[in-house]
Amino acid sequence: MQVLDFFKRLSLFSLLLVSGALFCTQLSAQDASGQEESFRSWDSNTDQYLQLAEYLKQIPKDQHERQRRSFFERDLDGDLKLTLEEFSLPPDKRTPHWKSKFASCDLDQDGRISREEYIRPFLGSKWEEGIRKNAVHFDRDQDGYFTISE
Ligand SMILES: [Ca+2]
Ligand SMILES: [Ca+2]
Ligand SMILES: [Ca+2]
Repeated sequence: MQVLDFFKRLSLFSLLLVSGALFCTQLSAQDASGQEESFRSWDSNTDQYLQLAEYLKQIPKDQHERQRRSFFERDLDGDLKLTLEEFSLPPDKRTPHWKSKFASCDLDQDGRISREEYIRPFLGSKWEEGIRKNAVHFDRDQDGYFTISE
């Protein structure tokens, strides 16, 4: 009797597990197709890439600066545009290429990062002071800008 009980519980347990797993896969499938849908509708020139301009078009102006960063965070290969795959990356898989990190800081896109641009994401945070020191240190020729070579 006890053994039977045990098996009953076991099968109930595995049923729960299976249905849980099913539920999860359904959720993530839904998620992925939702992301694919936004990707397709955002890709206005239908070249299968999201360019920064296409990405920002979807987002209110006052959030552009933050969203710019989230765009470049997903750009793994540094070509400054997103494939569907890059677009769908979960936050913990986002390891941007150094070129994208650079582009993400270069707000006016002049190919160099001024000290202000460099410090800007950290303004008001506890890192601000350290970053300011870094900025002076990294700017080898002390002209107030970083270039890619620095
Ligand atoms: Ca496009
Ligand atoms: Ca890319
Ligand atoms: Ca700049």
